[in-house]
Amino acid sequence: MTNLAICPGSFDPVTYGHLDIIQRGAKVFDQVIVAVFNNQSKAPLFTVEERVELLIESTKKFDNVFVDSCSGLLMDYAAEKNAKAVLRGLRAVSDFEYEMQITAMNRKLNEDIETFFMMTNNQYSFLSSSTVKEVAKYHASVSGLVPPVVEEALKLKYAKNSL
Ligand code: COD
Repeated sequence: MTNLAICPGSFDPVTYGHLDIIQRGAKVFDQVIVAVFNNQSKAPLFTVEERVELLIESTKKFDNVFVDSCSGLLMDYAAEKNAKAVLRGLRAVSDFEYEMQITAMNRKLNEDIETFFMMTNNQYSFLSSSTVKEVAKYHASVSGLVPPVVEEALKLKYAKNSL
């Protein structure tokens, strides 16, 4: 049986923090599907299609990582893919309460699918898509925080969108 994990998120856009979790997860699980959801509580900058494209480009060197998009419930998606694991990253204590809530809800929805957490690499512990967008919006450099393809996409987005 393939040991498959779903790594869900908004990825708006993907950062090196996300990629660190994806890369380390890909060493533990046979396959990782990075699943792009529209998180209803966040207004996205990039469309789901754009986020998927950026993730495909950023993960192409990992041959057991696949990228998909989905709507609806994460647990329904994981069951449909026959995955037994969900992989999430944890940064500071501030992530913990949110993760506890969604993990408890997900377990109620399907107790056969376990959520695994990986602590972020120290160098990415304060990195988030939101802070990257904030900095990029004012045309400051986000080099070293996101892959070059994402840097370019942010430049284009904020060149088109007026502040
Ligand atoms: N270092 C390490 N990990 C990081 C970093 C970093 N610097 N930045 C983010 N991460 C981790 C996050 O902790 C998360 O595990 C993952 O990367 C993705 O992060 P985000 O911010 O892109 O994703 P979220 O938190 O917006 O994703 C929320 C979901 C889309 C998973 C959630 O809304 C969801 O499950 N939606 C589907 C509907 C559903 O099933 N709801 C029921 C549960 S209530």
